[in-house]
Amino acid sequence: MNKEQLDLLLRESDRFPPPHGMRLSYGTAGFREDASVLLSTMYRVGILAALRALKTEAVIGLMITASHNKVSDNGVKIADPSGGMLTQEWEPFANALANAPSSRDLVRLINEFAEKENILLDGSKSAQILVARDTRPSGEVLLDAAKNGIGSIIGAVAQDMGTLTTPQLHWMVHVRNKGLESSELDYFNGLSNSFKWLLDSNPNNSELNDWDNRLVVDGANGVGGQKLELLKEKLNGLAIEIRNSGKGEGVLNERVGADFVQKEKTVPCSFGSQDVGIRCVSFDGDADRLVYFTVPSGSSNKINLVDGDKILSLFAIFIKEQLTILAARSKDTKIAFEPRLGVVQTAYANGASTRYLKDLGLEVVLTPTGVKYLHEKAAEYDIGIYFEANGHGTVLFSDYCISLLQPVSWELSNVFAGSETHKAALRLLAISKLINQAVGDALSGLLLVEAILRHKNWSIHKWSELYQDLPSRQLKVKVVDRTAVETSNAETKVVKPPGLQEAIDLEIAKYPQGRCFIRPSGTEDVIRVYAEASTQEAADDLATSVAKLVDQFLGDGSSK
Ligand code: G16
Repeated sequence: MNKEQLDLLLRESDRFPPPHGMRLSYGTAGFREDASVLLSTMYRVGILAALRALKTEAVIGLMITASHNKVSDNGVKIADPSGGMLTQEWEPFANALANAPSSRDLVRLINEFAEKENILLDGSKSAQILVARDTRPSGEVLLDAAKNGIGSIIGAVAQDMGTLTTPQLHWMVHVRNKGLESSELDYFNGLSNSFKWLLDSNPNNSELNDWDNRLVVDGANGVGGQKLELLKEKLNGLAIEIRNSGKGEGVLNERVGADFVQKEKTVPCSFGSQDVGIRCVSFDGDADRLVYFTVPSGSSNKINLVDGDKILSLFAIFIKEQLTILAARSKDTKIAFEPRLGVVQTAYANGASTRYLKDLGLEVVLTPTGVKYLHEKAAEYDIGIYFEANGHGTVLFSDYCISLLQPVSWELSNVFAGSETHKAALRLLAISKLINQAVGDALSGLLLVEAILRHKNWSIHKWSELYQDLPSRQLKVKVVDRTAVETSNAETKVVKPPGLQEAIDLEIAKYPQGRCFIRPSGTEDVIRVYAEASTQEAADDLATSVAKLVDQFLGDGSSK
C-alpha cells in the first residue's frame, strides 16, 4: 500500500469508529443490526466491495437493506460479479474488517489481505461498485458511509443506483458484467417482453377469456410495491392492484409482507373480507421474496398460504412438461436434449412438498438456509430450481442449456417452426429471460407464476391443492449467545450443545409424522424452531416443547 493510500485510509476510517462491545458477523445475508450502530460497518463494507472489485476486475454490487427485518434494523450485502452473493471465502475477511477495533488495526488487516490476494493498492487500477438501498429511512446516511468506504480505496468509484429492490441491483451487476444494458428500464423491458412472449406461446390462449386476471399485491410498505407500480404500466393481461405500497401511512414489514404472512399465516393489514376468492401476493421489504395466499370466507383473520414450496412445485411441473415435449422429439433430431433438472430446498420445506416433488420423479436436495447455499447447489444442474419455503428462490439455466434452447439449434435439427417442440424450447428460453438469474426476485417470480397459471388455466385453489401441507409451526427463542448452537446435515441435527439433539429426538418421537429442527438465525439474535406433525395442535405442542428445551439449554427465558 503506498503512502497516499495509507494516509487516506487512516484519515477516513477515524471518522467511522466501530461500536463498543459488539461483535458483528456476515450472516445468512450480510451484516444486519439496529441501524444506529451500523455506520462503521457500512464504511468498512464499502472498502470490502472496492477490494473485491479490484480483485475480480469486475463490477461489484453493494446493497443496503435489512430485507424482512423490522424498520429500525438495516444491513448490507455484497453482490459478486455473477450477481450472486459474495463468495463465502471472503466472509472471514468481512468479519475481521467489521470487527477491527481501531483504524490502525483496520489498515493492517487491509494491507495483509491485499498482499495475500495480490490486490495492488497503488491506484494503478480502477474499480466500479454499483450501490443501492431499499426505502428504510436510515438507508441514506448509511449509504453515504458506504460510499466513503469505497472512496477510501484509490481508483474505486461508487455509482449510486438510487432506491432499488435487492434483486434489481443483483441483476444489474449480473448483466453489466456480461456487457449488456443494465438500466432499470432495461430490467422492466426484459420482464415485460419475456412475460408477453410466454403468454403468447400458450396454445390455449384464445380459450382463456374467462381467466381471472385480478391480482392484489401486498408491497410490505417497501420498495417492491413502488417498483411494481412502474412495471405494471408495461404489462398486458393482468389487473394488478397494489396495497401497502410504501406511499401511505404503513410501516415497513409491520403486520405486512411475505415474512409476516408466511410465519403468522394471518391476513396482512389492508386485506380482508373484500378479497375472498382473489389471488393475493405478499412481497418482503426488499422484494426478494414472494408468497401467494387467499382470504377464506368467514370471520377468521387466517389465510390459506401458498408458500415458496408450492411456487417451486408449480415451476417444476411446468418446466418438466416442456422438457418432456422436447425429449419426445429429441430422438428424431440431431440434438440429444436431456438436461439435468434438479430441485433444491431447505429443512424448512414442508415434508409434503418434498414427497410430492420426489413422486414427480425429480431429484431433490437439501442445503442449509440461505440463498447463498441453495443458489450454489442449483447452479450444478442444467436447470436448477431452488426455493425456500419463505418465498425466496429462482430458476437457474446453465449456459449449455440456453445454447441448446436457442432457435438456431432447433432450426439445425429440422424441428418445424411453430410446432409444439419448437414452442416448448421457446417457452423455456422465455423463462430463462424472465426469471432473475442472479437471485430470488419477487417481481419476476410473480410474472412466472402468473404466466404458468394462465398456461395451465389453473385457479389459485387448483394450484394450492397440488398437495396438502403438513401442519407446521415456527417459533423463535431469545438466547444469550446464538452461536452456542451448531448444526449439521443441512441444519437438521444439533451438534452443539451436547445432549440437546437427543432431548429434541425424544420430543419428536411423541408425535405421529413429527419432524422438528432448530438453527441459529443469521439475521437476528434468536434460535429458530421449526416443527411439523400430523395435526396443527401437535405441531404447536412439538414446537413449544422444543422451544422450552432450547431455553433450558441456553436461553434467557423469553421465547416467543
Ligand atoms: C435472508 C436470506 C434468506 C434466508 C433468511 C433466513 O433473508 O436471504 O435466504 O432464508 O435470511 O433468515 P434467518 O437466518 O434469520 O432465519 P432476507 O429475505 O431477509 O434477505
